[in-house]
Amino acid sequence: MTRPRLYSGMQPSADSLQVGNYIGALLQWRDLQDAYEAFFSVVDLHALTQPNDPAELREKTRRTAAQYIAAGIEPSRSTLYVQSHVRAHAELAWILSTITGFGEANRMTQFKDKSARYGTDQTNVGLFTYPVLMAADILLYQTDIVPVGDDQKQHVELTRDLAERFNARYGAAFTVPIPVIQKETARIYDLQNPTAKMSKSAESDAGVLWLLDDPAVSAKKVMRAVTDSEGTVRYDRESKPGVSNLLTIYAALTGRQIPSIEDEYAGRGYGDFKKGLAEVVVNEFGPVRERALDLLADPGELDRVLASNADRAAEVADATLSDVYDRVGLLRRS
Ligand code: AQP
Repeated sequence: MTRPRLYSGMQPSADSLQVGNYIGALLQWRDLQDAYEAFFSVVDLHALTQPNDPAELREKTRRTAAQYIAAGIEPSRSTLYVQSHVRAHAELAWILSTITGFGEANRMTQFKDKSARYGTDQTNVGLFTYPVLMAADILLYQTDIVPVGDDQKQHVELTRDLAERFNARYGAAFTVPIPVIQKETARIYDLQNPTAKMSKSAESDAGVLWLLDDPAVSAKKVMRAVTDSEGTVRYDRESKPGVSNLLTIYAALTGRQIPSIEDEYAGRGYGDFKKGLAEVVVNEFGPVRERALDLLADPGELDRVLASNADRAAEVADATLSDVYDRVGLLRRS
């Protein structure tokens, strides 16, 4: 039976993933990998849009892949590979850039946000064409669904527009993908600044729970998380963003409903609640961290797994690219 296809990826932009990546992406990927034929990529070409030390980028790429596997993405069930190992990504991005309007690309709000944040000196053309590369990532695999955060929705809309435009102009080369937007309850905020999303590139480390941190350090961060003066463990995103965020993390990691956690801690202070959450965090990430570190202790084996998965990905991607080359009229090499 053929399963619908799914594509998703993360940037190797830090030594460790953070809890938001785990809850917002990895947990969902893990649950989807049976129902879908899934392609999960470590998008290292995308990471080049920011300054990188070459040796560090290589290391972050391995580490990101190891954390995918440690979190339950199985390279025998899903295709888990490094984007730059499949050359078709960069090649299709070029073709797609030739059917992307400049004004269309210029409307992408993430580019506007990031270029404003980085300043003119750090803003490169790669950052501007980032959504076109993302469209290539998705379209190469004839993807049916793309699970993404709300912030990526506009990029998937562009992907759909490009697929439809190409298909109308050259014939049906691409499946038009559907974005599956993560629930708001899957969005995790910074522990020290609970109105800002938890992010790998956060300015301060204190509000970020890293998957590969020593569990004792993560427990301390939970104990120091910003709350409020009310003293009641109650979900209210507007007036209690700190406690609500902790409840979201608690619920996501235990599979429990928020009201049942509120009931458990009714009449007890934030100290107890935080202790409970710290335990949950340590129990969840302790084993993930150990598995990831085990995988990283044998980089040769990890690289072999990534290479064989890249071969599998390239088979699909090369077939799409070859069809696209024919359709646009590139003369084939004899
Ligand atoms: N705080 C979050 N809550 C829920 N989901 C999150 N994701 C990221 N942060 C949260 C999801 O994780 C995946 C990571 O995608 P990415 O690495 O391409 O970049 P990102 O979304 O920009 O993630 P970061 O951690 O904030 O990285 P940097 O700092 O490098 O930009 C996506 O599925 C995202 O929705």
